[in-house]
Amino acid sequence: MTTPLRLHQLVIDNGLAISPFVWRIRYALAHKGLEVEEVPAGFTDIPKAAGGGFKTVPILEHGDTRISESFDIADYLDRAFPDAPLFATRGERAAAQLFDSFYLWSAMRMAHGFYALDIHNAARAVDRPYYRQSREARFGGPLEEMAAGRDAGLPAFREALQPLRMTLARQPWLAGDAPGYADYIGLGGFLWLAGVASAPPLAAGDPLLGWIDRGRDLYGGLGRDPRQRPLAAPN
Ligand SMILES: N[C@@H](CCC(=O)N[C@@H](CS)C(=O)NCC(=O)O)C(=O)O
Repeated sequence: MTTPLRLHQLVIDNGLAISPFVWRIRYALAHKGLEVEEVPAGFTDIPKAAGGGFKTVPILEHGDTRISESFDIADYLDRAFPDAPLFATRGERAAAQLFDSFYLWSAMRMAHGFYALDIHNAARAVDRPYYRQSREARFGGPLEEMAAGRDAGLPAFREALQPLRMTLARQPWLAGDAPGYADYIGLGGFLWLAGVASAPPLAAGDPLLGWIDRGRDLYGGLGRDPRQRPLAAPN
């Protein structure tokens, strides 16, 4: 009998899992064709998840192994399940890590500010005070103030995504000819926003939408859920 895999993940009030870091691991598991039991946690449940001792999700449990940090989980999956590698070479892993850092710093960090109020409002009521207090301390101001800058700020967010458009003009996936971990990182960011966005982050007709749609269709429509919100205004 195979040892079951359990993935602890962050859910909002309607039950949707939203964490971009969990999304990439959901895709990584599907990439390898692995079955997983998904264990929901709200923000304030995370310190108790998987027996305690972790500050963030995703957390993966596999037998006696309990592991957090999405890159460490991806490495573990490649060691424990070498078929369909996420990183065929150390260079591929390094390139994915570089993309991750750029993407988080240049684009998704900005989106976090614009959508933090939406995340707060979508969170379970019991989690909202913690979310507000921790994010306002991190951003240095009220969530409402950051959300008020969204309309003026979204063009800069869209501009920051230009390297993805340039890459996808030359190849079907960020990882090349076939979807890979860089795509799962990229898609995770958009699926996070799709879980909460009260206003679409992308402009109608953005060429990124084709890649996002193909990514959401992967693995039996893993990235699709009727509770998700539009990522772009209709054409
Ligand atoms: N570097 C971590 C980041 C994970 C992370 O920040 N997860 C967030 C959810 S998106 C979290 O668990 N936050 C807990 C909290 O805010 O208390 C990874 O790659 O796994």
